[in-house]
Amino acid sequence: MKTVYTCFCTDVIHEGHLNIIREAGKYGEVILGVLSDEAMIRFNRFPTVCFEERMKMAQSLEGVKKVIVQKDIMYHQIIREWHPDYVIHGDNWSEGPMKAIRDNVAMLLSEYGGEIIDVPYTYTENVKRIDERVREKLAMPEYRRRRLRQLLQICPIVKTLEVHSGLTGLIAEKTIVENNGELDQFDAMWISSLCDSTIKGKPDIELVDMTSRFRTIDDVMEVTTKPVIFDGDTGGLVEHFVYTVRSLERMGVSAVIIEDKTGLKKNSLFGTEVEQKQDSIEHFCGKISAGKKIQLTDDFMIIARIESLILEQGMEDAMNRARAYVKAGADGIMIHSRKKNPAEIFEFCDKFREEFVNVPLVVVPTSFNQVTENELREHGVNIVIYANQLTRSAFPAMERTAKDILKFHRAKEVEERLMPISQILTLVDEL
Ligand code: SPV
Ligand code: MG
Repeated sequence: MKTVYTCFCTDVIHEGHLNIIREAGKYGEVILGVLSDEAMIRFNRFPTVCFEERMKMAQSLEGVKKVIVQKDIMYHQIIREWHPDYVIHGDNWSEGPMKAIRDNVAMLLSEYGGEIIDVPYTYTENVKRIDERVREKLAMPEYRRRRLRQLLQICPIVKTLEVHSGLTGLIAEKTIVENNGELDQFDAMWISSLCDSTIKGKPDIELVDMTSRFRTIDDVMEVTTKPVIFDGDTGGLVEHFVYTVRSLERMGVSAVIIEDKTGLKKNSLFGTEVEQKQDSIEHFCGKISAGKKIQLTDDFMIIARIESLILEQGMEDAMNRARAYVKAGADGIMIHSRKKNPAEIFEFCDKFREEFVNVPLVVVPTSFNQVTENELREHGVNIVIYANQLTRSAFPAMERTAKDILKFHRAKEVEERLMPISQILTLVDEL
């Protein structure tokens, strides 16, 4: 008896999946793989049904001989272990980033004469509706809010991209790359105070008020499903911060990061070149615990950001603050540095991890941008935030276009580096 392998990466079994099982059954005994959560989130959306449930769903299907776990997006381990005669899949993997998966399977099967069967992908109204429902569910506050905690459980490092609008939100939501046979995408979004202010032509001094910052969150959330980490600056007055926490929580934001500065806040990357004052440990702890006390769900996280290295107060001060903030209830620590060399960040991370095995650690590698996600992971970092790169890449491109139009007194010369009109018209889907 020949064997046919297919892998499901789905929350809901619909007619398209049943069709694949039916087709597979014509060629031999069907082995069904269920993709692990870890693999699923690298190229698909976050699962709305837990892995155990997805296994049960697969096991209940008629026409399936055996259900196994597929741990990686690529099929090496599965094909080497099970040697299926056929691998069957919807033909939607013939193009786009998923083509890398098909190529991988073709290469593995060619080693022993196995074959791929491509089945026309089922695009019925019902399948589309199910897809939309799952996306809607992922975008709802109660599901989105808890997703950062879920990601911390399953991701080696949560990759977070700065967004400040619907459009940048869509970039964080939809960008998937294939690189060296691996697929990858961002896990979460950062609403930066620097970029949210800059995009409005305002300085990053807590001038853009919360109502406006919330408006940005709403713009992003309306068109995305990924979790949001909000840059809460200093958190403001304790009496105001508690309201901010409630609002963010209600909107479905997963975490707020507040920094231990007081008075007129300036961007940390100025360091000691401008006057900046660090808050007292006692006062900042009071702010953290007031926030923790007021929140309604267990999902929301308040992450305390330590500015001791930015303000050249030393490692010991940074560690003392970390101990105090965790004790006050902080759900995570962000350590920041403006040094080009990551040595002090690594030193802090190592020291912190010695004392706190499980408290999430956040790093923003803007100045020390040579560090890789793997290196950060090795030093115990759980969340990496690319805090301003989208904004910084957009500005020079726009400025160059403006200058060239002025120079040439027409737009022809800039056209070739622009997105075609046909593409911008269809970039954003209509409902
Ligand atoms: C931001 O993105 O606004 C931040 C990070 O707070 S930094 O600009 O490095 O201070
Ligand atoms: Mg900021």
